[in-house]
Amino acid sequence: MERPAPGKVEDLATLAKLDDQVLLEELKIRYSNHDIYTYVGDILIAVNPYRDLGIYGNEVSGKYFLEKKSANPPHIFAVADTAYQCIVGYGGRIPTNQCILISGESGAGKTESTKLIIKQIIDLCRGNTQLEQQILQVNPLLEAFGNAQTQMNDNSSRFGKYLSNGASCLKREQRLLKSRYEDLINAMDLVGFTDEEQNSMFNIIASILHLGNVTFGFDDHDAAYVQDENGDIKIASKLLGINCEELVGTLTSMVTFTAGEQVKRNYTQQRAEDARDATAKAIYGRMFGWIVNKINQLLAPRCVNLNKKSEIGILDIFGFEHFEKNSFEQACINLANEQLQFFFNQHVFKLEQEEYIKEGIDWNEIKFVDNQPLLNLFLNKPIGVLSLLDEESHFPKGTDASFVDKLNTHFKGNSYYVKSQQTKSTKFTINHYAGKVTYDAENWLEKNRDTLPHGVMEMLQCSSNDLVKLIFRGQITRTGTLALQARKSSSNSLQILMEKMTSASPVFVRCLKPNHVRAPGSFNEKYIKDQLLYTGMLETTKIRREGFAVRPSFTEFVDKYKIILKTKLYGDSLADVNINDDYWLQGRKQIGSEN
Ligand code: AOV
Ligand code: MG
Repeated sequence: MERPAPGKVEDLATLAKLDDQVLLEELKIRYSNHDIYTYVGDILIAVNPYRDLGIYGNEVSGKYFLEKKSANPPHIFAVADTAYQCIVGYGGRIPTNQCILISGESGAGKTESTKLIIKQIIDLCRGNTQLEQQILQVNPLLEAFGNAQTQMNDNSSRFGKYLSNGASCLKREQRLLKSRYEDLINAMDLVGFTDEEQNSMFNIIASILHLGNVTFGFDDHDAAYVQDENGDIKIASKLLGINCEELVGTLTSMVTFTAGEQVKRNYTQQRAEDARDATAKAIYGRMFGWIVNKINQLLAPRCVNLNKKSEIGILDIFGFEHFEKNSFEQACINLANEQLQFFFNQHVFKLEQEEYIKEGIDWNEIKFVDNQPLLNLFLNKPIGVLSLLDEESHFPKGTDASFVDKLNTHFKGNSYYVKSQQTKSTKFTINHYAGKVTYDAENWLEKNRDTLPHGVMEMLQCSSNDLVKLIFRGQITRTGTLALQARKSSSNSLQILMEKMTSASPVFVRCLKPNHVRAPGSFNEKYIKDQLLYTGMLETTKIRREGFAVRPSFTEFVDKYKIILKTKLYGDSLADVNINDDYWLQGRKQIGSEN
């Protein structure tokens, strides 16, 4: 076979010569040709172009309709098409659940890929126009409430995090904002939010912004007071449908009953600021949770018309983050990414090689970097980072510094943990699969406790705003902040998700970020190489090349090769026969004996 010219190879698993450099070269040349997509066997690599390449229009989309993967150049639409063919059992296949797992650093293009996959799947199951439109509108809607601008991505998935950078939006052109606002209203209408609900949602958002503007002073006794009692706090309380004095009281003091007597204890300024932030986060987190539930309710009953048994799951999470200052949120986000990397390893290396051994195939083991020790470092009980944090958060005298002291003691000698060089520092460094990250444990105990200030629940449950009342019904003391969601997803719900993913056939999309400056046309070799290394792409390519990435069905196999048989095996209308595994085995035996 002739070797294709560099940059013309669409599946890197077919390359004869292979090392880091070759991988990098191929991707670089392809990128400069605007070929941002490349296969490694069944895995799709996508390098963020940071510009509109005009490759997602109807004409292109149409080419990826119920096609063989090899019929077209690599594309995100092909991933959607293949998944769709699998769930509907196209071409005589047995319908199977699919899960598409999209990974990559923050800003690598996961959410964009997700949206394109959804768009293509919807195009593929055309018919229910209203449902199509509704599903397409879900993303902008969730993004409007769930994303924020960060240093790594202007449109970063946060899901539930309080938008502390909202203000920078004000600088953007008003026209753009107006049209975005109209899009959002349109999306909310289409998905099915009533005008009343929409109004309440905006009131709540506004109340959070006003609450964020509330400032405190302190008197001679160090007791906090609200600086402008007729300003933002008044507007916030009005929007939330609660009494202003009550809100002021809740943010600046705590009332307890001791021996039947009411005792009022004033907060310090710091404590009042914490109470304000925790209240805002709780309102935001609960509203976001309500929006997600509502969307699920509005869309769920009509989604079942596809195929009751099989489904396509698409996972888009917050990508790996490393800023100058990294806190609890980054630790949680990065831990969730470690878990996904672990799942990838399990699937691509461990299970695959076990399969070969089971089938009795002569096989040289391919090594990969197993990140299990890192997961243990975080998740082990009782001596893991999270358990120690929990312990310290419940310990009355615990501080951020005493927590880090414990980490330093327990993880001395652990190669994934590096103690700070400075004494009495609240910093420590973790060797993640995607690189070293230095965390600062300042405020971790408070963030981990994340309890609502005394009295906030009761106050909001009595709101005259129905939506506020509704979202504060129920007995949850913890707020729905990003940290907790990420943390939860990195332990139990991610566990459930992984079980679900294992029972479906996973498809991996690996998004790569070509540069740190979000610029089109710039391919930073070192940066891409780092990402290829830490995601284990070289090993992946090896296993896809030496392994058995192509597993055609018996029909496909016979269709292709029956021509070399001396005698007819089944006649010509083989495609009409409903082929199953028994046929495969039977066929294999027959072909064997023919030989
Ligand atoms: P992320 O989801 O991976 O980051 P996004 O999907 O939000 O990253 O992509 C970041 C930005 O890159 C987008 O806003 C686009 O400007 C650009 N981009 C990504 N993919 C494409 C594409 N295929 N074509 C053109 N531009 C693209 V995070 O959510 O921060 O982890 O948490
Ligand atoms: Mg995203």
